[in-house]
Amino acid sequence: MSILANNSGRRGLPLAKIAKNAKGSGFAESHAFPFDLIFAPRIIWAMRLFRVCPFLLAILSGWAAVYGAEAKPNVLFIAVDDLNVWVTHLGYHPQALTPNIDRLAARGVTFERAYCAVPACEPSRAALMSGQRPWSTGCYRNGDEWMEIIAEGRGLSARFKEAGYHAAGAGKIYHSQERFESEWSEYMDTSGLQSHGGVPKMQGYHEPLLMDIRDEDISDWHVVDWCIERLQNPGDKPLFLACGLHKPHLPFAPPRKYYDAFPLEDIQLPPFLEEDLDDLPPAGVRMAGAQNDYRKFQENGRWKAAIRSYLATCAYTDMNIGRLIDALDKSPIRDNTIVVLWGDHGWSLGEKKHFRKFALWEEPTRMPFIWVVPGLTQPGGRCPRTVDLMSVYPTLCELAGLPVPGYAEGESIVPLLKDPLAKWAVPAISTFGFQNHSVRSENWRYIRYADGGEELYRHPQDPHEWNNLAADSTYSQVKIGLRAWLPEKVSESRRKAAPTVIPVGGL
Ligand SMILES: [Ca+2]
Ligand SMILES: [Ca+2]
Repeated sequence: MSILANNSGRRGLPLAKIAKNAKGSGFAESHAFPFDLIFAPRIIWAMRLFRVCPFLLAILSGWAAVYGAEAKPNVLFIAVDDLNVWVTHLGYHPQALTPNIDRLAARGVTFERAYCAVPACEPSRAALMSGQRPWSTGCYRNGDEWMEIIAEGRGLSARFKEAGYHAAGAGKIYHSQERFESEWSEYMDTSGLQSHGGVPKMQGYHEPLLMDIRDEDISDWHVVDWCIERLQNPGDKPLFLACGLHKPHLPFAPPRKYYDAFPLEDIQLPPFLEEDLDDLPPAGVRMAGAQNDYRKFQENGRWKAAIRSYLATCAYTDMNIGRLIDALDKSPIRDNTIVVLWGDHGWSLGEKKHFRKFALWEEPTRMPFIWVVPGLTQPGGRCPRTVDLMSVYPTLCELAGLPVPGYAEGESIVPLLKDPLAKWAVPAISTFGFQNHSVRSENWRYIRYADGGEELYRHPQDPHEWNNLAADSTYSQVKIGLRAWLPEKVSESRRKAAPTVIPVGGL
């Protein structure tokens, strides 16, 4: 593997240019980043040195002392569909009740500013699992058929399988459980199970919840059962166990008992500004799609009811994650297992008159991201640095002592797992649709749409991204610095008819 090859993580943007852009951006003067970007290239080089020298890292971190040369760490890889940051320990929504996700977070490092590569199921998962960004593969949206454009054998599980692991998967890891069979040792057969208990998609959301199902009517219950069995009997090989939970994805319809903790009359709406869309470029207004869910909720009066349903469905998911953690605690591999939990993207529930994912602001792109790495992470770690899900591939490879393939475009976050407050030079980048991107640093979010429309928000002063500063010349250098992280060369969208301007109603 070549260090230079990995410099193409931001395609066509060599480190020399990063340094040039960083120096010329005025960041150091404006303190826009919590680090001196002059050091950014050096940090990136150091990270890539670690990437090619896992043995060196092992010595520095004490890793070898924990695992020894022979014992590969096991991996419990938990993917959660449509789980936004409404988990209690992140404090975004005060009524979230997720004690099990919280106790997992308390054991290791939780990332307070973690973002998806793409705010949609299929491209988010394709990017994370292949290590390649949508602008490299052309998988930008649901329906882009990742299996036809990403080469078989590049999947993360294939790295572990070829290294001698038992690579076991269950539930929703890729979109709709799609997968290359050759990349797994075994995969759970979920035929006959219902991902959502047979509840119509709009029940609990735009429509009242009429059905009353049991925990075990949702396939997640059985996916967790299947994974529990692997934790109880992990076998002789090191284990890579991927557990993909379908909930809290629509329908927001768990068993009714989960609603009890969320009385409808007490439900709080998320932060909201009526005139918020007034300063958005046309592409941003179209992406908000206020004429869709928001308009319907104004008509049917179910905004609070939908929030209640989402909170209750997250509580159901939290219950399943708790079962998984309990099983790990009773497993013979409990002390030698890395746990990583990630949501595939965020979920808006009315902010900017937007609902669901499919947009580039804070709520649809941000999600829980939790790592517990025995011998490396410390309990109670909270990392404020901006990271994205492209980090998963190189980080897991590095932790397991596996070579990181040159096509993996993310940055390893091992330095942040070791020290959550370590200096960090890399923003999180999210992409939705062809040539629509968001760059999120600790102090800024910059959005650039395919038609040239821009948004710029200052964090933490404007946490809800209400005040678009893109047209303010005071911040022109900030925009230049953030724009430098975007790709110069991109793969065409899979769909020939893909719009470069977001249509009314969103993508
Ligand atoms: Ca999803
Ligand atoms: Ca606004």
